[in-house]
Amino acid sequence: MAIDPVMVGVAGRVRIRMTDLNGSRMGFFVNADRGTLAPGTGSKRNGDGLTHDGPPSFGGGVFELEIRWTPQQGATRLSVSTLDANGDGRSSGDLGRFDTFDFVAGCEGRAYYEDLDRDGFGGERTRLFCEGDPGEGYVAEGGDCNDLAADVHPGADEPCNQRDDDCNGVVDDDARRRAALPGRRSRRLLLAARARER
Ligand SMILES: [Ca+2]
Ligand SMILES: [Ca+2]
Ligand SMILES: [Ca+2]
Ligand SMILES: [Ca+2]
Repeated sequence: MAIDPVMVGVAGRVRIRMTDLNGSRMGFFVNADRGTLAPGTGSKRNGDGLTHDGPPSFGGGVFELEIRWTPQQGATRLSVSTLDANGDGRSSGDLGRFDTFDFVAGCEGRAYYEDLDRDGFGGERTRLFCEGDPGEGYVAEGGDCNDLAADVHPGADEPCNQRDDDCNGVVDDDARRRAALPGRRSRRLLLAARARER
């Protein structure tokens, strides 16, 4: 994807280039969660997004789409759905794809982690927001090795449950250490008892 400098309130061009296409026909739908999109060559408005204006043909496995986008202050996600079709009038052999592109306008961008279980630590997925202003459900800290369990995150308690609760890559590490302590203590007591016997 190529894009003009992103400036709040100023219309710029966004060029989306799709490669490795196998079909002979291309369908697409583009929308943005904020700002204004305007159709370029070969596209038209459809609801809150843009779609192809007639079935566009292309060659060499590459298709280029140019649209115009007027950003608003803050973070925007541009979503692009495409259908790589072989044009036989049936859906078999057609390939659908979906991709997103994130931008910020009028601020410094920073990647924040998606935090599905809301334990304050994000998983693998990130999204670009303005520095200091992450969207709902996004946090600055990553490292959550299970983003569907709120009691599993870096720094969490590590009970002996055959699970890596504190996300340090070791299962039950702390629990194992704690389990080992009474053993050492009882051996010391045993030695002391033997010493008394003598
Ligand atoms: Ca989390
Ligand atoms: Ca978690
Ligand atoms: Ca652990
Ligand atoms: Ca554990």
